[in-house]
Amino acid sequence: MSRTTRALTTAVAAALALSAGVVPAAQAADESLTAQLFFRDGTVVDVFRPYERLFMADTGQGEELLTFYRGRWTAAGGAWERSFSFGRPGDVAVVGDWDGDGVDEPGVVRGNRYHLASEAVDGGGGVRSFTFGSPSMYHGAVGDWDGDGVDEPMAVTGAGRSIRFWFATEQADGGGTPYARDWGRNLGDGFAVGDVDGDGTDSITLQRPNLSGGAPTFYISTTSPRDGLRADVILSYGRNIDAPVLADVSGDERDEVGVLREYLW
Ligand SMILES: [Ca+2]
Ligand SMILES: [Ca+2]
Ligand SMILES: [Ca+2]
Ligand SMILES: [Ca+2]
Repeated sequence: MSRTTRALTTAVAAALALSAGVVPAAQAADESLTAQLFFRDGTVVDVFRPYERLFMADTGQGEELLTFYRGRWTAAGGAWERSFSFGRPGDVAVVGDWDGDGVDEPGVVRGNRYHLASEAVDGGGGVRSFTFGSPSMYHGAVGDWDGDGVDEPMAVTGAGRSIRFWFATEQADGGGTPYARDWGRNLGDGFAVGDVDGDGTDSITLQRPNLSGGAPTFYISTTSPRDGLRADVILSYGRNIDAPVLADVSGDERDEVGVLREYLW
């Protein structure tokens, strides 16, 4: 993703949260709200549509909310709302800057096969396809792991009590030799991808539920995963029902810590 764009790895966060015990859904005050994004800087983004995955992405019209639902994308937040089809129902959506031009493009993952669009949010142009990792791994998070402006895939598995993050080393084609880093707890931790310190390199932020009921703890690794994953910054934010989010909602090229709070009816 570009530095101003982070995928929301809600699928993994939800899966990991469920493995630690069912968490109650929140109730929204407004029935048309499906979710809200809350950021530590005070920014709140309301979501009014069904979605399987959502992203804050730099679509070329500024930072917008992108949602993916059954193969259909909707971009909202710019001058007007647009919808387009890219991918199929059942695909896992990803958003990233696949060509390094500073604008994000959509993509989908089917098993372990990535299909990445070459043009911005309309999904037009050529599509690049490749496989990365194995189908049994979690797919759906990408980041600029080497700071060259192009996003690379990541795949995730369990590794005993830890989470194993596999990072692709070459651009967005999944080529090169991946490397693995183990971090966090396989039961309960959610994660998000982002560049919290603004050095141009994405890394991993963990969100650990607070078993006493208080705010969860965020463990933020700031530098390239190649140098290892570690808690460079630790803070508390949100509620245990929330999924972690990193996005540059302030526009200063550093990602803010936030959460996705989903509402069920
Ligand atoms: Ca691009
Ligand atoms: Ca890169
Ligand atoms: Ca960074
Ligand atoms: Ca920011």
